[in-house]
Amino acid sequence: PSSKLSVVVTRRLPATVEKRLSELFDVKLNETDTPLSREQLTAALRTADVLVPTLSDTIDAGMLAQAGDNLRLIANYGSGVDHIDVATARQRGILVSNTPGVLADDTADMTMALMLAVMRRFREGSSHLQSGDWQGWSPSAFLGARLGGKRLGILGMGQVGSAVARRANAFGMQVFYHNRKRVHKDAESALNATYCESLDQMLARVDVVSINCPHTPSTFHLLNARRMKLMKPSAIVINTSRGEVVDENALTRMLRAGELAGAGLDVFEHGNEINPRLRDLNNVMLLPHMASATEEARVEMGEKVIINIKTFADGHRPPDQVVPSML
Ligand code: 8YV
Repeated sequence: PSSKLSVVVTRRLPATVEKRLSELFDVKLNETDTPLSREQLTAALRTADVLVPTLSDTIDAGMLAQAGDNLRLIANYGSGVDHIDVATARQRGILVSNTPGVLADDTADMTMALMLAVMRRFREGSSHLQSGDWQGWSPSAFLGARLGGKRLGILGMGQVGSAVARRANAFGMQVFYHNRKRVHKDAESALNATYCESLDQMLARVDVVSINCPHTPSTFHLLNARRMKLMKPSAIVINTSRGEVVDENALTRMLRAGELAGAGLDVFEHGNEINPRLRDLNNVMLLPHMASATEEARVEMGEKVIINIKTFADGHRPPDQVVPSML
């Protein structure tokens, strides 16, 4: 019966979620809310029936090799699963699930916020005011670029990309996208988005690039120096997906050289170690991975985790199972 499953949760989740989990399963929480060490995580994999990790937990092949026979499900709290070796888990008969959908709208909202922040120069305006230097309005001060009429190129038209497209339409932008597969023509026309078979061609024609694809071996450094050089010098890069999709050093160099106009980044190539040369720039808006950080999303992510575990406990496949072929 489901109440017997031993579930290890690696970070503190919303109280309502922890409560419900504890009613249903034999739950072990990490009371400290600092990420588990590799040793602690390996120990959890050895003892648990179900592990609920977050993106702070790297679960690689070496660790999965030490997992106990009990471990049958890794129910990730989050959508991206690039920190989990899904292929090895599958080989070992361990299912992996995630929490898609419930964070797409919040992430898309933040994508638009970053676009506006960079194009309308929030950072410069805000520091000017906060430093006490503001002398009053001037017709030529802090002129930015209008979002309406600009061309947006969405890299990855999944749930987040689609939510960005809907918002961009409302802002009067022209939407282009590149995806491994063209989306169904009905969806494409509902999103009012033009498919670009070639990423290079899309990059050359847009004013804003929004990264909305997952990080996989085939998307690592998809936005590399060569491709960023195809972009207009007036163009900006927005990334609310994973830092690894962009060559951060190349982006930093190009921003400093004026070969790109700005960047809005919620994620970084090396986690929380951010290149100081990027941090210093005025034409960037940097956020600490908070695009999905709403109270609502965190609760709904927890509800998805519960449904995935519960369905599995009842003898079925979790509704949000992730298999290697999806990645
Ligand atoms: C979550 C994210 O906060 O869902 C994702 O992929 O990047 C996040 O916004 C994170 O995954 C929690 O594990």
